[in-house]
Amino acid sequence: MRTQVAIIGGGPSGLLLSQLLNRAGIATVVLERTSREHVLSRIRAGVLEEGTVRMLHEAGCGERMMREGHPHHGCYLSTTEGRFRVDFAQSCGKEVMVYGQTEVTHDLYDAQDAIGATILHEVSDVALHDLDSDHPHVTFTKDGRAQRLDCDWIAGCDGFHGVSRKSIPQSVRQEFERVYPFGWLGILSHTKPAADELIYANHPLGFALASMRNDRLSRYYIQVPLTDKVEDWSDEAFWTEIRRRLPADVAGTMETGPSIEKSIAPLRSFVTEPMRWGRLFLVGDAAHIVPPTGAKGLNLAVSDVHYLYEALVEAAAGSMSGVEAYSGRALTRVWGAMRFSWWMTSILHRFPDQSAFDQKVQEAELHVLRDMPSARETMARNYVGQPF
Ligand code: FAS
Ligand code: PHB
Repeated sequence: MRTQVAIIGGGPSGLLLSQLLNRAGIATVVLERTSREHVLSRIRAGVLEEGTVRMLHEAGCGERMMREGHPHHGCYLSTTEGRFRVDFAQSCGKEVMVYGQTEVTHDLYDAQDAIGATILHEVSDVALHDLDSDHPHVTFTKDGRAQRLDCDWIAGCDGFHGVSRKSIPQSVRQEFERVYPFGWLGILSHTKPAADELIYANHPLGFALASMRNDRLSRYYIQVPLTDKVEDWSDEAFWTEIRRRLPADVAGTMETGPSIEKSIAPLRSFVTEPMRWGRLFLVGDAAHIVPPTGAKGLNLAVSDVHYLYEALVEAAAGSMSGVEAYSGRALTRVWGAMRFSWWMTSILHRFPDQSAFDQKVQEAELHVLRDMPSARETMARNYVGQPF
Protein backbone atom coordinates (compact mmCIF):
# COMPACT_ATOMS: atom_id res chain seq x y z
CA MET A 1 0.00 0.00 0.00
CA ARG A 2 1.10 3.61 -0.59
CA THR A 3 -0.33 6.99 0.36
CA GLN A 4 0.92 10.54 0.83
CA VAL A 5 0.11 10.92 4.54
CA ALA A 6 -0.23 7.97 6.94
CA ILE A 7 -2.37 9.01 9.93
CA ILE A 8 -1.97 6.93 13.08
CA GLY A 9 -5.14 7.21 15.19
CA GLY A 10 -8.77 7.80 14.20
CA GLY A 11 -9.84 10.14 17.02
CA PRO A 12 -10.77 13.78 16.38
CA SER A 13 -7.19 14.76 15.40
CA GLY A 14 -6.74 11.98 12.88
CA LEU A 15 -10.20 12.24 11.36
CA LEU A 16 -10.08 16.04 11.03
CA LEU A 17 -6.62 15.95 9.45
CA SER A 18 -7.73 13.23 7.04
CA GLN A 19 -10.82 15.22 6.08
CA LEU A 20 -8.93 18.47 5.46
CA LEU A 21 -6.09 16.84 3.49
CA ASN A 22 -8.42 14.81 1.28
CA ARG A 23 -10.43 17.94 0.49
CA ALA A 24 -7.11 19.53 -0.56
CA GLY A 25 -6.38 16.57 -2.86
CA ILE A 26 -3.80 14.93 -0.59
CA ALA A 27 -4.26 11.18 -0.11
CA THR A 28 -4.32 9.71 3.40
CA VAL A 29 -4.80 6.38 5.15
CA VAL A 30 -6.03 6.40 8.77
CA LEU A 31 -4.94 3.47 10.95
CA GLU A 32 -7.14 3.12 14.07
CA ARG A 33 -6.51 0.54 16.79
CA THR A 34 -10.12 0.19 17.97
CA SER A 35 -13.50 -0.13 16.25
CA ARG A 36 -15.57 2.80 14.98
CA GLU A 37 -18.16 1.96 17.66
CA HIS A 38 -15.51 2.22 20.38
CA VAL A 39 -14.26 5.58 19.11
CA LEU A 40 -17.84 6.86 19.01
CA SER A 41 -18.59 5.55 22.52
CA ARG A 42 -16.13 7.95 24.19
CA ILE A 43 -17.63 10.82 26.24
CA ARG A 44 -15.00 13.57 26.41
CA ALA A 45 -14.84 17.26 25.59
CA GLY A 46 -17.85 19.52 25.54
CA VAL A 47 -16.66 23.05 24.69
CA LEU A 48 -15.39 24.14 21.25
CA GLU A 49 -13.34 27.31 20.75
CA GLU A 50 -14.15 29.59 17.83
CA GLY A 51 -11.07 28.30 15.98
CA THR A 52 -12.33 24.74 16.28
CA VAL A 53 -15.76 25.76 14.97
CA ARG A 54 -14.03 27.45 12.02
CA MET A 55 -11.92 24.35 11.25
CA LEU A 56 -14.98 22.09 11.31
CA HIS A 57 -16.68 24.40 8.81
CA GLU A 58 -13.52 24.35 6.66
CA ALA A 59 -13.68 20.55 6.76
CA GLY A 60 -17.31 20.62 5.62
CA CYS A 61 -18.54 19.30 8.99
CA GLY A 62 -20.19 22.32 10.55
CA GLU A 63 -23.84 21.95 9.59
CA ARG A 64 -25.19 19.76 12.45
CA MET A 65 -23.03 21.62 14.96
CA MET A 66 -24.71 24.90 13.95
CA ARG A 67 -28.13 23.23 14.16
CA GLU A 68 -27.68 21.36 17.44
CA GLY A 69 -24.79 23.13 19.17
CA HIS A 70 -25.32 25.89 21.74
CA PRO A 71 -23.27 29.11 21.57
CA HIS A 72 -22.28 30.28 25.07
CA HIS A 73 -21.34 33.90 25.75
CA GLY A 74 -20.09 33.42 29.30
CA CYS A 75 -19.67 31.07 32.25
CA TYR A 76 -19.98 31.26 36.04
CA LEU A 77 -17.39 30.82 38.76
CA SER A 78 -18.75 30.09 42.23
CA THR A 79 -17.25 30.08 45.73
CA THR A 80 -18.77 29.92 49.20
CA GLU A 81 -19.17 33.72 48.92
CA GLY A 82 -21.46 33.42 45.90
CA ARG A 83 -21.06 33.27 42.15
CA PHE A 84 -20.03 35.70 39.42
CA ARG A 85 -20.12 35.61 35.65
CA VAL A 86 -17.26 35.88 33.18
CA ASP A 87 -18.82 37.54 30.14
CA PHE A 88 -16.96 36.43 26.98
CA ALA A 89 -18.98 38.69 24.67
CA GLN A 90 -18.42 41.81 26.83
CA SER A 91 -14.74 40.97 27.49
CA CYS A 92 -13.62 40.04 24.01
CA GLY A 93 -16.62 39.84 21.69
CA LYS A 94 -16.27 36.09 21.29
CA GLU A 95 -18.15 32.94 22.28
CA VAL A 96 -17.67 29.18 22.60
CA MET A 97 -19.82 26.41 21.17
CA VAL A 98 -21.16 23.73 23.51
CA TYR A 99 -21.21 20.62 21.31
CA GLY A 100 -19.82 17.29 22.52
CA GLN A 101 -16.66 15.70 21.13
CA THR A 102 -18.73 12.58 20.53
CA GLU A 103 -20.91 14.54 18.09
CA VAL A 104 -17.83 16.10 16.45
CA THR A 105 -16.45 12.61 15.88
CA HIS A 106 -19.79 11.42 14.46
CA ASP A 107 -19.80 14.36 12.03
CA LEU A 108 -16.20 13.69 11.00
CA TYR A 109 -16.91 10.03 10.34
CA ASP A 110 -19.98 10.94 8.23
CA ALA A 111 -17.90 13.43 6.22
CA GLN A 112 -15.08 10.90 5.76
CA ASP A 113 -17.58 8.30 4.54
CA ALA A 114 -19.03 10.82 2.10
CA ILE A 115 -15.64 11.34 0.41
CA GLY A 116 -14.67 7.65 0.59
CA ALA A 117 -11.70 8.24 2.89
CA THR A 118 -9.61 5.20 3.84
CA ILE A 119 -9.91 4.40 7.55
CA LEU A 120 -8.69 0.96 8.68
CA HIS A 121 -10.12 0.00 12.08
CA GLU A 122 -8.96 -2.64 14.53
CA VAL A 123 -5.40 -2.61 13.30
CA SER A 124 -2.64 -3.79 15.66
CA ASP A 125 1.16 -3.90 15.92
CA VAL A 126 1.51 -0.47 14.35
CA ALA A 127 5.21 0.41 13.98
CA LEU A 128 6.82 3.44 12.32
CA HIS A 129 9.98 3.03 10.25
CA ASP A 130 12.67 5.18 8.54
CA LEU A 131 11.29 8.38 10.04
CA ASP A 132 14.59 10.20 9.45
CA SER A 133 14.63 9.26 5.76
CA ASP A 134 12.69 10.61 2.76
CA HIS A 135 10.83 7.29 2.50
CA PRO A 136 9.14 6.45 5.82
CA HIS A 137 6.75 3.55 6.13
CA VAL A 138 4.36 1.98 8.60
CA THR A 139 3.85 -1.71 9.32
CA PHE A 140 0.76 -3.09 11.03
CA THR A 141 -1.48 -6.12 11.29
CA LYS A 142 -5.02 -6.14 9.93
CA ASP A 143 -7.30 -9.23 9.99
CA GLY A 144 -4.32 -11.32 11.06
CA ARG A 145 -2.20 -10.29 8.06
CA ALA A 146 1.00 -8.24 8.21
CA GLN A 147 0.75 -5.05 6.10
CA ARG A 148 3.11 -2.30 4.96
CA LEU A 149 2.10 1.29 4.15
CA ASP A 150 4.65 3.43 2.30
CA CYS A 151 4.13 7.19 2.58
CA ASP A 152 5.72 10.63 2.39
CA TRP A 153 4.69 11.79 5.88
CA ILE A 154 3.32 10.27 9.10
CA ALA A 155 0.92 12.12 11.43
CA GLY A 156 0.95 10.66 14.95
CA CYS A 157 -2.63 11.32 16.07
CA ASP A 158 -2.71 8.30 18.38
CA GLY A 159 -3.21 9.95 21.74
CA PHE A 160 -1.25 9.80 24.97
CA HIS A 161 -0.89 6.01 24.96
CA GLY A 162 -0.10 5.68 21.27
CA VAL A 163 3.03 4.47 19.51
CA SER A 164 4.03 7.69 17.73
CA ARG A 165 5.59 9.74 20.54
CA LYS A 166 7.68 6.75 21.62
CA SER A 167 8.94 6.36 18.04
CA ILE A 168 10.99 9.52 18.50
CA PRO A 169 14.33 8.54 20.09
CA GLN A 170 14.43 9.18 23.84
CA SER A 171 17.63 11.20 23.30
CA VAL A 172 15.70 13.62 21.07
CA ARG A 173 12.60 13.98 23.25
CA GLN A 174 12.22 16.39 26.17
CA GLU A 175 9.14 15.76 28.33
CA PHE A 176 7.48 18.10 30.83
CA GLU A 177 4.84 16.83 33.27
CA ARG A 178 2.76 17.75 36.27
CA VAL A 179 0.44 15.11 37.73
CA TYR A 180 -2.37 16.50 39.90
CA PRO A 181 -3.21 14.82 43.24
CA PHE A 182 -6.87 14.29 42.34
CA GLY A 183 -9.15 13.16 39.52
CA TRP A 184 -12.53 14.12 38.06
CA LEU A 185 -15.53 11.87 38.52
CA GLY A 186 -17.81 12.65 35.56
CA ILE A 187 -21.46 11.75 35.04
CA LEU A 188 -23.73 12.11 32.00
CA SER A 189 -27.50 12.09 32.55
CA HIS A 190 -30.68 12.73 30.57
CA THR A 191 -31.60 15.68 32.78
CA LYS A 192 -32.15 19.40 32.32
CA PRO A 193 -28.86 21.25 32.86
CA ALA A 194 -28.53 22.94 36.25
CA ALA A 195 -28.02 26.39 34.68
CA ASP A 196 -28.02 28.10 31.29
CA GLU A 197 -24.21 28.35 31.27
CA LEU A 198 -21.36 26.33 32.78
CA ILE A 199 -20.67 26.73 36.50
CA TYR A 200 -17.11 26.11 37.77
CA ALA A 201 -17.29 25.75 41.57
CA ASN A 202 -14.46 26.18 44.09
CA HIS A 203 -15.72 24.60 47.32
CA PRO A 204 -14.04 23.44 50.59
CA LEU A 205 -15.18 19.89 49.73
CA GLY A 206 -13.55 20.15 46.31
CA PHE A 207 -14.08 21.34 42.75
CA ALA A 208 -17.32 20.79 40.85
CA LEU A 209 -18.43 21.61 37.31
CA ALA A 210 -21.98 21.77 35.98
CA SER A 211 -21.91 21.47 32.18
CA MET A 212 -24.19 20.17 29.49
CA ARG A 213 -24.52 18.77 25.97
CA ASN A 214 -28.07 19.99 25.21
CA ASP A 215 -31.22 20.97 27.09
CA ARG A 216 -31.91 17.34 28.00
CA LEU A 217 -28.37 16.06 28.48
CA SER A 218 -26.28 17.25 31.44
CA ARG A 219 -22.60 16.67 32.15
CA TYR A 220 -21.27 17.05 35.72
CA TYR A 221 -17.88 16.55 37.36
CA ILE A 222 -16.61 16.54 40.94
CA GLN A 223 -13.02 16.44 42.15
CA VAL A 224 -12.27 13.10 43.85
CA PRO A 225 -9.14 11.61 45.48
CA LEU A 226 -6.98 9.49 43.18
CA THR A 227 -7.77 6.50 45.42
CA ASP A 228 -11.50 6.63 44.53
CA LYS A 229 -12.96 4.05 42.15
CA VAL A 230 -16.04 4.71 40.04
CA GLU A 231 -17.79 1.78 41.78
CA ASP A 232 -17.37 3.70 45.08
CA TRP A 233 -19.87 6.26 43.79
CA SER A 234 -23.56 5.46 43.46
CA ASP A 235 -25.61 7.95 41.44
CA GLU A 236 -27.28 9.00 44.67
CA ALA A 237 -23.95 9.71 46.37
CA PHE A 238 -22.82 11.73 43.34
CA TRP A 239 -25.93 13.91 43.25
CA THR A 240 -25.75 14.51 47.01
CA GLU A 241 -22.09 15.56 46.77
CA ILE A 242 -22.40 17.82 43.76
CA ARG A 243 -25.39 19.56 45.35
CA ARG A 244 -23.14 20.35 48.34
CA ARG A 245 -20.57 22.00 46.07
CA LEU A 246 -22.75 23.97 43.63
CA PRO A 247 -24.40 27.31 44.58
CA ALA A 248 -27.42 26.73 46.86
CA ASP A 249 -29.96 28.23 44.46
CA VAL A 250 -28.78 25.89 41.70
CA ALA A 251 -28.47 22.85 43.96
CA GLY A 252 -32.00 23.39 45.24
CA THR A 253 -33.61 23.26 41.81
CA MET A 254 -31.38 20.98 39.74
CA GLU A 255 -32.89 17.86 38.19
CA THR A 256 -31.18 14.54 38.96
CA GLY A 257 -31.55 11.18 37.29
CA PRO A 258 -29.78 7.91 36.42
CA SER A 259 -26.27 8.17 34.99
CA ILE A 260 -25.85 6.97 31.41
CA GLU A 261 -22.07 7.28 31.72
CA LYS A 262 -19.89 7.56 34.82
CA SER A 263 -16.09 7.55 34.89
CA ILE A 264 -13.05 8.91 36.71
CA ALA A 265 -10.30 10.68 34.71
CA PRO A 266 -6.90 11.50 36.20
CA LEU A 267 -5.56 15.03 35.68
CA ARG A 268 -2.16 15.78 34.28
CA SER A 269 -0.27 18.47 32.36
CA PHE A 270 2.14 16.97 29.85
CA VAL A 271 4.13 18.23 26.86
CA THR A 272 6.72 16.50 24.71
CA GLU A 273 9.14 18.50 22.57
CA PRO A 274 9.78 18.56 19.65
CA MET A 275 6.45 17.76 17.96
CA ARG A 276 8.23 16.75 14.77
CA TRP A 277 11.09 14.36 14.07
CA GLY A 278 12.04 13.76 10.43
CA ARG A 279 8.89 12.73 8.58
CA LEU A 280 6.82 12.20 11.77
CA PHE A 281 4.58 14.90 13.24
CA LEU A 282 2.91 14.54 16.66
CA VAL A 283 -0.64 15.91 16.87
CA GLY A 284 -3.07 16.39 19.78
CA ASP A 285 -2.92 14.13 22.83
CA ALA A 286 0.03 12.25 21.30
CA ALA A 287 2.08 15.37 22.10
CA HIS A 288 0.33 17.04 25.03
CA ILE A 289 -2.27 16.56 27.75
CA VAL A 290 -4.03 19.32 29.69
CA PRO A 291 -6.28 19.03 32.76
CA PRO A 292 -9.85 19.46 31.38
CA THR A 293 -10.48 22.49 33.66
CA GLY A 294 -9.77 24.97 30.87
CA ALA A 295 -11.63 22.94 28.17
CA LYS A 296 -8.47 22.97 26.02
CA GLY A 297 -7.66 19.33 25.18
CA LEU A 298 -9.72 18.87 22.06
CA ASN A 299 -9.21 22.49 20.98
CA LEU A 300 -5.41 22.18 21.16
CA ALA A 301 -5.63 19.03 19.02
CA VAL A 302 -7.50 21.09 16.42
CA SER A 303 -4.93 23.89 16.35
CA ASP A 304 -2.18 21.31 15.83
CA VAL A 305 -4.20 19.91 12.92
CA HIS A 306 -4.55 23.42 11.51
CA TYR A 307 -0.78 24.01 11.51
CA LEU A 308 0.00 20.56 10.09
CA TYR A 309 -2.69 20.77 7.40
CA GLU A 310 -1.27 24.09 6.19
CA ALA A 311 2.28 22.71 6.29
CA LEU A 312 1.45 19.59 4.27
CA VAL A 313 -0.48 21.54 1.64
CA GLU A 314 2.55 23.83 1.25
CA ALA A 315 4.86 20.79 1.10
CA ALA A 316 2.73 19.29 -1.68
CA ALA A 317 3.32 22.56 -3.56
CA GLY A 318 7.07 22.30 -2.97
CA SER A 319 7.61 24.57 0.06
CA MET A 320 9.05 23.10 3.30
CA SER A 321 8.69 26.24 5.40
CA GLY A 322 5.49 25.06 7.09
CA VAL A 323 6.99 21.64 7.81
CA GLU A 324 10.07 23.26 9.36
CA ALA A 325 7.92 25.68 11.42
CA TYR A 326 5.27 23.16 12.59
CA SER A 327 6.72 22.14 15.95
CA GLY A 328 7.59 25.67 17.04
CA ARG A 329 4.24 27.12 15.94
CA ALA A 330 2.23 24.35 17.61
CA LEU A 331 4.24 24.42 20.85
CA THR A 332 3.83 28.19 21.24
CA ARG A 333 0.06 27.76 21.35
CA VAL A 334 0.32 24.55 23.39
CA TRP A 335 2.28 26.23 26.18
CA GLY A 336 -0.17 29.14 26.30
CA ALA A 337 -3.06 26.71 26.79
CA MET A 338 -0.95 24.62 29.20
CA ARG A 339 -0.46 27.67 31.41
CA PHE A 340 -4.16 28.60 31.32
CA SER A 341 -5.30 25.05 32.12
CA TRP A 342 -2.83 24.87 35.01
CA TRP A 343 -4.01 28.26 36.31
CA MET A 344 -7.74 27.32 36.12
CA THR A 345 -6.94 24.03 37.88
CA SER A 346 -4.90 25.81 40.57
CA ILE A 347 -7.57 28.35 41.49
CA LEU A 348 -10.54 25.97 41.47
CA HIS A 349 -9.38 22.77 43.19
CA ARG A 350 -8.53 21.94 46.81
CA PHE A 351 -5.02 20.48 46.94
CA PRO A 352 -4.42 17.91 49.71
CA ASP A 353 -1.17 19.61 50.77
CA GLN A 354 -2.63 23.13 50.51
CA SER A 355 -1.42 25.38 53.36
CA ALA A 356 -3.56 28.08 54.99
CA PHE A 357 -1.45 30.62 53.07
CA ASP A 358 -2.17 28.79 49.77
CA GLN A 359 -5.86 28.86 50.59
CA LYS A 360 -5.85 32.61 51.24
CA VAL A 361 -3.95 33.28 48.01
CA GLN A 362 -6.46 31.12 46.08
CA GLU A 363 -9.33 33.12 47.57
CA ALA A 364 -7.55 36.37 46.68
CA GLU A 365 -7.08 35.15 43.10
CA LEU A 366 -10.82 34.52 42.83
CA HIS A 367 -11.56 37.96 44.33
CA VAL A 368 -9.34 39.56 41.66
CA LEU A 369 -11.40 37.76 38.99
CA ARG A 370 -14.64 38.77 40.66
CA ASP A 371 -13.69 42.44 41.13
CA MET A 372 -11.41 43.33 38.18
CA PRO A 373 -12.87 43.50 34.65
CA SER A 374 -9.34 43.29 33.18
CA ALA A 375 -8.75 39.99 35.01
CA ARG A 376 -12.02 38.62 33.70
CA GLU A 377 -11.09 39.78 30.20
CA THR A 378 -7.79 37.89 30.38
CA MET A 379 -9.60 34.76 31.51
CA ALA A 380 -12.25 35.18 28.79
CA ARG A 381 -9.63 35.60 26.03
CA ASN A 382 -7.91 32.41 27.12
CA TYR A 383 -11.11 30.45 27.61
CA VAL A 384 -12.55 31.26 24.16
CA GLY A 385 -9.15 30.41 22.69
CA GLN A 386 -6.13 32.37 21.54
CA PRO A 387 -5.99 32.85 17.74
CA PHE A 388 -4.30 30.07 15.73
P1 FAS B 1 -7.57 10.68 21.11
O1 FAS B 1 -6.95 10.00 22.30
O2 FAS B 1 -8.96 11.17 21.19
O3 FAS B 1 -7.52 9.68 19.85
C1 FAS B 1 -6.40 8.87 19.63
C2 FAS B 1 -6.84 7.68 18.81
O4 FAS B 1 -5.69 6.88 18.49
C3 FAS B 1 -7.79 6.76 19.58
O5 FAS B 1 -8.94 6.51 18.81
C4 FAS B 1 -6.97 5.50 19.83
O6 FAS B 1 -7.77 4.33 19.80
C5 FAS B 1 -6.00 5.52 18.67
N1 FAS B 1 -4.74 4.81 18.95
C6 FAS B 1 -4.03 4.78 20.09
N2 FAS B 1 -2.92 4.03 19.92
C7 FAS B 1 -2.94 3.58 18.62
C8 FAS B 1 -2.07 2.78 17.85
N3 FAS B 1 -0.95 2.28 18.38
N4 FAS B 1 -2.41 2.50 16.56
C9 FAS B 1 -3.54 3.03 16.02
N5 FAS B 1 -4.41 3.81 16.71
C10 FAS B 1 -4.10 4.08 18.00
N6 FAS B 1 -10.77 17.63 26.52
C11 FAS B 1 -11.52 18.74 26.69
O7 FAS B 1 -11.29 19.74 26.00
N7 FAS B 1 -12.55 18.74 27.61
C12 FAS B 1 -12.85 17.64 28.36
O8 FAS B 1 -13.77 17.67 29.16
C13 FAS B 1 -12.09 16.46 28.20
N8 FAS B 1 -12.38 15.32 28.92
C14 FAS B 1 -11.61 14.21 28.73
C15 FAS B 1 -11.88 13.01 29.46
C16 FAS B 1 -11.07 11.86 29.28
C17 FAS B 1 -11.37 10.61 30.06
C18 FAS B 1 -9.99 11.91 28.38
C19 FAS B 1 -9.08 10.69 28.20
C20 FAS B 1 -9.71 13.07 27.66
C21 FAS B 1 -10.53 14.22 27.83
N9 FAS B 1 -10.31 15.40 27.10
C22 FAS B 1 -11.05 16.51 27.25
C23 FAS B 1 -9.24 15.47 26.16
C24 FAS B 1 -9.68 14.81 24.88
O9 FAS B 1 -10.87 15.40 24.45
C25 FAS B 1 -8.55 14.90 23.90
O10 FAS B 1 -7.94 16.18 23.92
C26 FAS B 1 -8.95 14.57 22.48
O11 FAS B 1 -9.57 13.32 22.48
C27 FAS B 1 -7.68 14.59 21.66
O12 FAS B 1 -7.94 13.99 20.46
P2 FAS B 1 -6.81 13.09 19.74
O13 FAS B 1 -5.53 13.84 19.75
O14 FAS B 1 -7.42 12.65 18.46
O15 FAS B 1 -6.57 11.85 20.72
C1 PHB C 1 -17.64 19.09 29.49
O1 PHB C 1 -18.78 19.52 29.25
O2 PHB C 1 -17.33 17.87 29.36
C2 PHB C 1 -16.59 20.05 29.97
C3 PHB C 1 -16.82 21.40 29.84
C4 PHB C 1 -15.83 22.30 30.27
C5 PHB C 1 -14.67 21.82 30.83
C6 PHB C 1 -14.44 20.45 30.96
C7 PHB C 1 -15.41 19.56 30.52
O3 PHB C 1 -13.72 22.70 31.28
